[in-house]
Amino acid sequence: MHAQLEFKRFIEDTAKRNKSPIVLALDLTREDRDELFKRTLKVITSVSRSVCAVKFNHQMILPLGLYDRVTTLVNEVHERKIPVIMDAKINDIGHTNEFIASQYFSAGFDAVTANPFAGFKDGLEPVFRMAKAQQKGVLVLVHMSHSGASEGYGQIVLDEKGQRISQFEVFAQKALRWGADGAIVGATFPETIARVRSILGTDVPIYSPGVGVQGGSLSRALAAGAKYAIVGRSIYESDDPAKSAENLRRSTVASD
Ligand code: 3DU
Repeated sequence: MHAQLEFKRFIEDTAKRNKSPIVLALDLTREDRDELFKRTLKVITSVSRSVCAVKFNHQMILPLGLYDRVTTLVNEVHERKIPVIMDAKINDIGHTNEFIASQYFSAGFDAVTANPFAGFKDGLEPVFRMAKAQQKGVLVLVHMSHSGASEGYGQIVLDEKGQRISQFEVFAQKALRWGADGAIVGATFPETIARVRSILGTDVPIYSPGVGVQGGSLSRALAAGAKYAIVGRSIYESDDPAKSAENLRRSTVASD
């Protein structure tokens, strides 16, 4: 299967094959766990041809269990030759970060997200080391999408030379230095995407959540420099998820 393929190549190949920059975020809410599993599987099955990756977060791990039904869902996505990202936002000391990442990788996830506020030494460094050794990916939060995100990611700090700089600019520089496989910047902050893109160049792709329900525009995010857009509710909460995903995908290609 895809096991030997490095994450960054895996998602690039899938994006080319499906002609889609859309990463499907699965954060469904159902009180009944059987119903949650069935509905999530149905969304995966119906939209898989319109997306380049699928993303889970704790919302799904908590009710369905990592080595239980989440692994079944991960395998379903992999059968369609699509990579799976765990939006773990890893943010602790190195010892626990390493074990957390190892569990997600063992369960089949191809990449994890991490919070650069944790820092590198004794923080995210073990996660990067393990990911590189296993051909997995690490995506770093550079600026989140919700309005309160600017309180932390947008605050002004002093860089190593004592110059005033935005926190997200520092994180973009770190994403580059640490060899991140992606940088996450909210679609609700298109000017920030453009600034981050100017720091990162083309080596570290930008993933942009916040399209649709959160108010961000897919076309503006891509025009500003995002390579991938993370979309959840606008797809899985619509009356026809397959159609919504396909319409979003089509809107991103000049001719199809
Ligand atoms: O708003 P939506 O339903 O399209 O979901 C967005 C997804 O992206 C959701 O899974 C959330 O956890 C994730 N995300 C953000 O919304 C903002 C970030 O900065 C990072 C991840």
